[in-house]
Amino acid sequence: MLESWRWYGQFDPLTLPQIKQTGASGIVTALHEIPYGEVWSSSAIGAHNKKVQDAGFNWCVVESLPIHERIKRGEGDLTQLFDNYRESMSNLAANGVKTICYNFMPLIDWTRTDLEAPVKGGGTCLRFEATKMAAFEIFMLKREGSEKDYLPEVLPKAKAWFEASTSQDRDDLLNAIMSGLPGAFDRYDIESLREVLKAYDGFDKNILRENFKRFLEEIIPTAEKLGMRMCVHPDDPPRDVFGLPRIVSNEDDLNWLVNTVDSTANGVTLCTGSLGANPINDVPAIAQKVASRIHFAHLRNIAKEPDGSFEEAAHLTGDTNMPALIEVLLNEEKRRKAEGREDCVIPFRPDHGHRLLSDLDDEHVPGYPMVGRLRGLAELRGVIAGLSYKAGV
Ligand code: DNO
Repeated sequence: MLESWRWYGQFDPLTLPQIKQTGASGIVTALHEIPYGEVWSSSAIGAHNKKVQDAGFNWCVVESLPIHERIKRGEGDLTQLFDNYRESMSNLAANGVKTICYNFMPLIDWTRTDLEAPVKGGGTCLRFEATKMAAFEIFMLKREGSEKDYLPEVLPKAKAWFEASTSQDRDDLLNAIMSGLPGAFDRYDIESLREVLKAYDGFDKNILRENFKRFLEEIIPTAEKLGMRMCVHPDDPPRDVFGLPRIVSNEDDLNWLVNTVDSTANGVTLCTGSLGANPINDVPAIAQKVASRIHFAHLRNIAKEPDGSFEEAAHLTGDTNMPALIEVLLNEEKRRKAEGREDCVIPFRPDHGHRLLSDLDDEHVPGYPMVGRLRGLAELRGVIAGLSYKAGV
């Protein structure tokens, strides 16, 4: 497996020489400064790639080449947007970058309610608390019908949280919920969120699937031609958020994906943390089912709670059996190697990490501290080395 590390380019307080000390050899990055829907020019890609290469790395995965919301909504004439997307793909391929991670979550990306939840033993982690999310939706956003999305026992707690909250608490909650949006674009306050949600009135899972199908049909043939691998990132969390449907949340969704356009180029980013937040998901079993389409892995762990809350555990603790999962990936690599496939090494990155030690004083992108991720990488590296040794690889 190829050890990689996410770097946010000019938005990342952590530098490439610092990342070098982790021992990872791949960089996962994107041109976060380019607005969604615009072409990534070959020269902009080349300049970014040069920085990565000059620091002694290989740009192994683009995360993400974002999809414009109009494509997700299926709104208006999309010809230009699809052309632009294909042009960016072709420019990336020309620069030797051939794996693209993207997501099909409407409007927002990963969602948490706490960026600084305390971890036993010290440090902090990212947390999704059903009570606070319900308080946000029902009492701050005042989204009609939102109480139906929560277990009945959560509702009085949400009310109590809201009534006791200070304006600082509410600001912090809004900030945490918005922190998953990468790059410099599209952060909302309550008013603008309410406004933008109107564009999704009447939107449902079937419509989103239709639009996703169209995207795949438009893009995968180009990926095939260019020898590229597209890998969709699962929904995080794997449940509807703000009443917006999510369609890459479980095994059925992934089956739908791989069967809708049956091509190796139509693949998956196996994000163990995203899938792992839904109690119905057995992540190693799902990985086994879609193994041949896994082109990238995000490895992290989740501890779930009965009311729908969860928090990010250390990489080897939590509810997902990480060694079992890694074994699936190693076996898949072996299978590809036997087939003589060029892409037999699966890149992975330690996804997120606890905020530990000097992370608590350092600036970093939420979820992406240096020490916490380094701990994760070291633990995962140990598991990979042990399993590879046992398997005689
Ligand atoms: C969170 C990330 C996601 C991911 C996008 C891919 O930490 O895994 O933001 O990059 O969903 O498009």
